[in-house]
Amino acid sequence: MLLKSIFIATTLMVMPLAAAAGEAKIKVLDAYARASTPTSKSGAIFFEIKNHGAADRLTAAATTIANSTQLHTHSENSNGVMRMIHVEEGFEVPAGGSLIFARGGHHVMLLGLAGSLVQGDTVALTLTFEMAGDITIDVPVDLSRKPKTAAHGGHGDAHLDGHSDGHGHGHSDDASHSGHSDS
Ligand SMILES: [Cu+2]
Repeated sequence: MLLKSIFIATTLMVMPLAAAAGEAKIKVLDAYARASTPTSKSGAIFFEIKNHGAADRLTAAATTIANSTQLHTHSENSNGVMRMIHVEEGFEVPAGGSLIFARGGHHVMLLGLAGSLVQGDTVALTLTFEMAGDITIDVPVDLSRKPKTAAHGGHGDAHLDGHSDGHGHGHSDDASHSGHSDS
């Protein structure tokens, strides 16, 4: 229920606002990468995109540490079960607005990790924007990072961790994702 509210709020946020003149000025803030367990073959990266320029669109994400790096979101089906969705068209980043990638919501999915995500290491993440082009940032691995609790008071922590662990197992050797390996 709460997660659904977050999803709807996020969906509303990605609707373009009035386009501002000038070139896109994209900043990626507060990024971190994590996996559910030290042996996970999948992981995820979270961050906040601030757009001080005109409306833009995040169209792709890339790393060198995973077989496949995808833009994902979560959506709740009619039975109230949260599922991950590969969003191939990417995400709108509204002019003068922000787009939040957080646990239980949008995330950069790392499928088929070459090795473990080690606390203190960094992951080079390249985000491709329609207007701003490629932006590469160093993302610290933070396995102990807790989800932000502003919207759901901390009750979602165990649930979200359990969920991401579950999808990790489901995804890591999922043949349906192998077609994206080279993209
Ligand atoms: Cu995912």
